[in-house]
Amino acid sequence: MDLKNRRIAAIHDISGFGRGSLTAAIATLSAMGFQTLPFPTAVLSSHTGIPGYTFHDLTSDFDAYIAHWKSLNLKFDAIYSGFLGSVEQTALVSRFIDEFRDENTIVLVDPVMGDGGKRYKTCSEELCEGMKELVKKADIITPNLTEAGILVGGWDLNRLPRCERCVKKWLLELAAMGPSKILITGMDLLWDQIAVACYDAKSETTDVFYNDCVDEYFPGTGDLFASVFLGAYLQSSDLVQSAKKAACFVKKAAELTVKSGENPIEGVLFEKLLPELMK
Ligand code: PXL
Repeated sequence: MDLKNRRIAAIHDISGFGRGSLTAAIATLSAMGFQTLPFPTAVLSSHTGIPGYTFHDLTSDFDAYIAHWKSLNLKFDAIYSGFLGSVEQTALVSRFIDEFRDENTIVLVDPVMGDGGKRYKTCSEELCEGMKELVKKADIITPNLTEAGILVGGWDLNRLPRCERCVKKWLLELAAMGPSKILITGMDLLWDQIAVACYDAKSETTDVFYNDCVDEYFPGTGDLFASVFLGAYLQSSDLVQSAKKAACFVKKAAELTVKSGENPIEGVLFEKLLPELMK
């Protein structure tokens, strides 16, 4: 067993009901052997898809949180950001990256803004603009199709492209913004399949792979995908294999959820599959 402690700073919200964000990141990345340090951006009683959720924005805590971690001289193998509570947080996460990144740190920005052609309720246009700035600092980004459309800009989100050729063009446009590795997730290019597109700017290679799709909408699967991907990538440095491992894990959890008869609003039932991540 490799006893080296590898740390990940996980900058996401924590939502009480409905799996996703920090609850998914801490569970999966811990199972994969990484010490996962939560840096909460907001506390919600549930994800924003459930009416009546409470929302406590933690922007005013950021400076002191960063200063304390700095005083502890913490080093990270990865900095991983997701859902942000306000536009100000995009600049603060950018500062976090400047303060803590060293030559070995991998910066993954999951630009959480929306899904299914819609922005999330807490995601303003200003927050999208801030996210466009933040992705410039990332080594890897993992937008879904809607978020990729927002980042590229100029698209009606209800009429996003549904062909591999367009998506490949987007991968190049996103790489031109700064990140050297791009994964576009959750692409419904074929009616019964869900695709992930991977681009590595260093080798200029593009891969698109397909999985059978589970005919149900589950919140939080993007967070689960990005978390498992990051763990696998830190273990192997293999972009495409890590994306395949993450997509396969999410698919299995979605199938299990359907089989269990649980309400999809709670996200996918991944806890029982965590032992697979420990192998
Ligand atoms: O899965 C993305 C996400 C993260 N955090 C919160 C959300 C969502 C999507 O709905 O509401 C609070």
